[in-house]
Amino acid sequence: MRKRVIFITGASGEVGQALLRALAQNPQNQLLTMDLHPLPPELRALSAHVEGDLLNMRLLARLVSEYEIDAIYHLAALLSTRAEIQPEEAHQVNVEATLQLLKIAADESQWRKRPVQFIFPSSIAAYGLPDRATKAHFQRVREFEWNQPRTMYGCNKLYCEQLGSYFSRHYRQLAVEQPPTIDFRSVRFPGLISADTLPSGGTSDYAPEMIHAAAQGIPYACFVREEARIPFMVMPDAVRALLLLACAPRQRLTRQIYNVTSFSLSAAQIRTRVLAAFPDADVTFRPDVKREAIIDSWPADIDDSAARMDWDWAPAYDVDRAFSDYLIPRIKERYTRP
Ligand code: AKB
Repeated sequence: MRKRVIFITGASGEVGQALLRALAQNPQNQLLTMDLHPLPPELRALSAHVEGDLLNMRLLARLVSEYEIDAIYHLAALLSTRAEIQPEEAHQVNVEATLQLLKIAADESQWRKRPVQFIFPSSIAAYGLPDRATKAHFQRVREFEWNQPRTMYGCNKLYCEQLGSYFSRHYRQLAVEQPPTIDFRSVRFPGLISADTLPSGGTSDYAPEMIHAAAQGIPYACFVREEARIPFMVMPDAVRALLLLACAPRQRLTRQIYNVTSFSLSAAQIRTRVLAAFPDADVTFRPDVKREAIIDSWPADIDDSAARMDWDWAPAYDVDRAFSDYLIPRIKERYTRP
């Protein structure tokens, strides 16, 4: 008998760690996690963890022979800056591994005669505004607008959204027998900020880096100019969004890809909030024109009204609460803990 599990890829990453903690709170959830890296020691008791590469087909086949997969949270990815440095590797991890997992989900769905749920975090990187004037004009972008990404990561995310929809609707559409279907659902996240972990390889990283550096008394040179603006969300809301979407009744969903967001801030506004909490912080601006151009191609804000309507999405942390109740106290505590 195979053991029934929820499978989380990229579990040692920022979203992965937070999601693992949240899913483990329900003792009925049996969790299987996978990452290239080990889990941090405090999370190791929460799941059966496999350290390995998602591109290793033999390893995936072994997992499928041991575990019956109820749902997949596919979080593993190379983020936008790293993907520009290693575009081919990004394509392998972000696209080819996703394709393999979609196929596993489809095979499992066929075998079980009911759809395996596939939850896929996408990103504002799926958007691409051509220039600053257009960005200033189209302030809150809807899911179907400006889907012309300028990064490898954005292209990968946009394509995998499409692949997921294809697998849930048309995969093996010419086959004689009933085609397997999966239950594919995706959120487009804004920049995410966690109090507990630091991102690596992203382009929205300047926001969390600025706050964490200030809390440690380390000078920080922000790599985008003061006016650069994108939407953000704190990690507890990101996890809530994934779990709310996973729980939503399927008949209420009018689409498969949903924007979710909380607040939109310029880099200067983040600095102001950081200085209010850490008056001695040394935050300067030294734009890197190439990374800044990526930020300029992402919308200043996104319209998440479809998620609000269909599955009652609303962030628990607006900008004030995000800083006063979550980021500042938790990050202060993190760096003063013995
Ligand atoms: C990145 O900066 O690449 C990510 C994202 C916005 O998806 N944080």
